[in-house]
Amino acid sequence: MSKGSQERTDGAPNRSRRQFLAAAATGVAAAGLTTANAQEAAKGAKAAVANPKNLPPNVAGWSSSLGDGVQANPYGKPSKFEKHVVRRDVEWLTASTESSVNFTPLHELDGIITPNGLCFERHHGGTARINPIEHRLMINGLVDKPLLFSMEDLKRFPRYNRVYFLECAANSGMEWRGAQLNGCQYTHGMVHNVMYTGIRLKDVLEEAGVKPNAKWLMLEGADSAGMNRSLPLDKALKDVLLAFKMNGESLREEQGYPLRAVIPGWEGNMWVKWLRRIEVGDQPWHAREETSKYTDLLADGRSRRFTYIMDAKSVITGPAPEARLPGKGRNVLTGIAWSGRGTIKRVDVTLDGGKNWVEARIDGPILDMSVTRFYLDFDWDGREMLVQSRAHDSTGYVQPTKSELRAVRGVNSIYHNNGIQTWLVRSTGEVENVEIS
Ligand SMILES: Nc1nc2c(c(=O)[nH]1)N[C@H]1C(S)=C(S)[C@@H](COP(=O)(O)O)O[C@H]1N2
Ligand SMILES: [Mo]
Repeated sequence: MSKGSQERTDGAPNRSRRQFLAAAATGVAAAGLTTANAQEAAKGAKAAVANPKNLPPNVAGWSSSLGDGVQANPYGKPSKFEKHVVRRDVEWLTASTESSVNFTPLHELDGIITPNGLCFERHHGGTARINPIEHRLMINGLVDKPLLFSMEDLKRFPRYNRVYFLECAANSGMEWRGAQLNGCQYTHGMVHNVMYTGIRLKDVLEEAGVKPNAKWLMLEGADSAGMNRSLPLDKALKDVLLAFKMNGESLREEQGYPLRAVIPGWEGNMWVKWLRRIEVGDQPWHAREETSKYTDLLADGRSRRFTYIMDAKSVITGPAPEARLPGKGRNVLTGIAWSGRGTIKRVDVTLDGGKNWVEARIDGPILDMSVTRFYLDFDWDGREMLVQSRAHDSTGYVQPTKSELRAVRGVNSIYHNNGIQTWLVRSTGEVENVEIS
């Protein structure tokens, strides 16, 4: 879909981010923003009228003539009826598309794996298009022998397959001061969950021989931003991967082709894409992304720094503002939960704004530092509902309410907002982003 033809957030270009924050601060509880998705859903509702000629007892058009042959689609694509299922951005959020973000359409997905074409993108200098034959990874600094690897060299190390979530620390960042963006794609879509194939950073470092006084690494990207972050050596030796495949195929260019760092459970910013250099040192580098950015400004003016781990979080992806309830009777509520500290042990769901909680049914793999899928199969009498989900992880940590979080962190930060999300489900089945605590 071309940029020009894409429907934009309604009215958004006329309203600045500051105006939105002001609206939120004056106590407007429900988000005032209609999303492109909501508009398209309305259009879709019209287009979704079935042609009786294709319904039983008639023989449908697609059954009465031959289908396409093999190779009609050498690289498979989704059905044309799924073309609304795309990553979307919020135009007014950033000044340029090269230093920006788009969001995973969580409300359209199920299971735990994010399809490669739908993984949100976040980058600071645009997507680098790299010829893998010309890509090199350099290891230098406090090592016995500095090394330069080609992609071919790297693929000779033993390989590992691991499913991990990646969440940008700024996910839900616009919601710190109140409900703002009316769609779970926008409030929670800076997360994806992928099976990576890669090699252990530990094995690569062993090859170079790390000096005894080494404590930190600096990971650097080959994009125009040359984005870099300091990584404690302990973490690198524990579970960090250098990945070249996602969900079985080569990394997408947007996700760092041909090589990216995988830093399980830690904020997305650490997962350097287009990885070209690892310097070994004895202290952190204090790079831009760990000083002016990706630090959490507290109410008293101090900043929390090196807040690596993504705490347990969950969100209901249906019903959601882009996924209304179809009607009374049998319904399926679903969502995802994840924790950077371990596995998801339990997810609670409330339909009445936290008065009563029930345990959701988890289905699918429950993996360490991966997205976990939950369901609540319920009967709806058409009454208005305030739905929320609350994740518990294997360390005993329980996802906090937004007010609990604000009491500790204030509202200055845009990072690490893992508070409980509330959706208001109206008796019409329409859903809105609201806040009740
Ligand atoms: N080289 C490089 N790596 C990068 C970035 C970047 O701009 N350049 N952005 C970081 C940020 S802030 C995040 S949240 C993740 C996003 O990964 P994704 O694009 O696969 O979703 O990549 C990280 N790695
Ligand atoms: Mo990020």
